[in-house]
Parts: sequence; C-alpha cells; structure tokens
Amino acid sequence: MKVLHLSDIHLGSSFNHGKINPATGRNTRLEDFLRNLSICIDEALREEVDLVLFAGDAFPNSTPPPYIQSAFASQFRRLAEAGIPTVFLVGNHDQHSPGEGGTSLSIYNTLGVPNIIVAEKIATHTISAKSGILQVVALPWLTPKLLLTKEETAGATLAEVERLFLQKIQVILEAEIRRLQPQHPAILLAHLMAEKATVGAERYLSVGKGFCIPLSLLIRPEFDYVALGHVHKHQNLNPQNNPPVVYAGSIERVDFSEENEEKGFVLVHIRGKNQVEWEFRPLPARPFVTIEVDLTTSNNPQKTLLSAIAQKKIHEAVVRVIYRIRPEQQDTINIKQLHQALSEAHSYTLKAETVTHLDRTRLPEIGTGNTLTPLEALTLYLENRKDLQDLKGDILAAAKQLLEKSLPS
Ligand SMILES: [Mn+2]
Repeated sequence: MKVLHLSDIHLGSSFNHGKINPATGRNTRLEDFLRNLSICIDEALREEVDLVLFAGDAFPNSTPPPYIQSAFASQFRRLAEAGIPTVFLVGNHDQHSPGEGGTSLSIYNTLGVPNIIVAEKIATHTISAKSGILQVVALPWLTPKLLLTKEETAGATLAEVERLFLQKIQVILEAEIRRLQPQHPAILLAHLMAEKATVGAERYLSVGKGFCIPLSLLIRPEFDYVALGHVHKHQNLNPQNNPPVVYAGSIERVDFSEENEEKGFVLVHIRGKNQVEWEFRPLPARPFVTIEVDLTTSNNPQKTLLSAIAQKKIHEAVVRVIYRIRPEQQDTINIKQLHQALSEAHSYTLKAETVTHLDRTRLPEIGTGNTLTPLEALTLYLENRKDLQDLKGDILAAAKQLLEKSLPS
C-alpha cells in the first residue's frame, strides 16, 4: 500500500518575492508553488498510490482569491478523477474563525466531491483504497476555545488551560484509538506543533500561538505512520520509526527563514501492520540566497560588495543583500552597478544598514562599593573590545608606563 503525504501548500503566498510573468499574467511565485504541487499530483498518479494525505494549510488564509482557489482545485481534481482518495486536513490557516466561520476547504464537503474527504473535526475515516482498507485518524488544528467550555476555563491560568486542553485531546484521541480495527493499517493525520519540532516560517505566520503537543500522545503502536503538517521544515520526530512521526514540510519556500531547508513530500510504503517504510522526495524549490556584508572596515566598499555578490549562486534565485555601511562611505556605492550585478537573480532586495558609530560595548556592572583603578578599568575595557585583542598587551604596558610617570615619586 502506498500513501503520498504532503503538507503546507500555502498557495498564494510569497508574492512579494516574485514578479508578473508577462506570458501568463500570473505572479511567478504562484507558478513556482503550482509547479511543485503539480509534481506531487503527477507522482501520486505515476506511483498509483492508494491514498493522498494533505496535512493542512492550503492557502495563506481562509479566503483566497477565486483564481487561486481554482488553481488548487484543478490540481486535486486530477486525483479525484483518477479515483485516488484524498484527505484534506484543516490547518490553522484554513479556518475562517475557529468553530464558526467554516474553512477554505469546506466547499469540497458541501459539493460532495467524490474521493475527497475534508477533515474538519477529530474523527476516524475508514477508507476503502485500491489495495485494502486504511484508517485515518484526523486531528485538525485545535485551540482551547474549540475544545473547552467557558465554564472550564473561567479563572484558569494559561498553564491550567494548557493542561486541560492536552488532557482533552488525550481523551478524545484515546477514544479514536480504541475504536481502530487492529487488522487494518492506521495513520494519524494531524496539524499541530509537536514538542521537539524545529520551526521555520510557521513561527512568524501563526497569529495566535498554539500549544505544543507532547510526542508521547503521538507515538502509539496502534499507528503505522504519523503524518504531520504545520511545521515547514521536513523532519522525522521519532528516529525509532515505531511509528515514524513525520512533518512533510512545505512544498516551496514561503520566506527567507526556509532558505536552507530542502522541500518535498513523503512517499509511505505500508507493507503490513507496523511494517512501514517512508522516503522523502525532494521538489525543485526556488533557491533563496542571503548575502550579508559588513562594509564598515572596507577600503573599497563597492568592490567588496560586488565580490560578495559574485561569490553566490544567484541565477534565478530570490536574493536579499544586506550591507552595513558608514555614512561617509555611502557615496562610494554605485547602485546602478549593483542592479546590474543582481540582474540574473529572479528577484532581489537591497538593504543598507547605516552604522552611525561603532557599537559601544557596555562594561560589566560594577557594584556601588567598588572603585576601579585606572589600570583595572582599562583592562575591563580591553576585554570587551574584541578588535583590540592583539594590541591588549602593548596598550596595557604603555598605560602602565604613563601612569608610573605621572604619579608623584
Ligand atoms: Mn499551520
């Protein structure tokens, strides 16, 4: 049995890193995201998978423009038409207003699109796939407001709310686990922030920060695989693989915090109960490149900056150049030449950080009762000036000489 697990599509984001493609009239970043999404769908069809699991966050928010909704739908339509069941799990970015406003994905349920299941609530879906029965326990994005009553949280501290919230999830999940049929494979599909996960962009994208879910709630022998969404960096949180607890990660770089992350999806092979193998399949995500240069000590800032740019692979990349410069050096920068040097980038930003004076380092706090001799003060000062470390001995020796001369004999 084969399952394709993808997550965090965020279709319609990162437009500020793109430009209009004159041939299509569309933002190039929408085209990047769509290319990677269509590769996922191509692979699902080519591999003839039994099931596709989308672990949440379809768009940057729950009300995407119609043309972006259509682009998303036309990709998943290919799975529906091929008879491949697909589960859409609701992530935090898909909810309109928790518990009330519905989700950007609800329309698929309303229309009753064959082979597409929208998981908006905690529930177990028993799916008759091509090569057998699969059970998917769906755990969409949850907040205390969705699970706890006003009476339960009245007067409670944040720590108490967290404890009640986790307790509730545990009870609900336990009930789902007990109802599983042990003879069929079971997958937990969840959109959450798991303890131990290394976060990327999602830290900045989430408005209300949710609670971390302990791994002990997810690592259960009843599950053959745990398919996670929410964190954009691909990772397996359970190296023992009993079961694998895997974030597929986002399919494209959403912003610069994902500069060094590989992007892709996961192909899961279920050979039998608790006999699971999985592989990460990379996607051709657009490179993001940060070029950071300190020009304050350069004799030729323009040359230093140009050579820093020349050292990076910027072809068709999203580039940001950040340079530190002193006000009196600014006239030496030829912006036109920089634009030329960056012209082979897909898009770029230039940011100058003007340093008005060299950063003053603070001396450690001295208790009021203490007085320092001039030599002690100088020693402390030199310890805080990394740039003067080589001269420290000489300066102290010279100071000593001067002080001795000035002291009355
Ligand atoms: Mn999310």
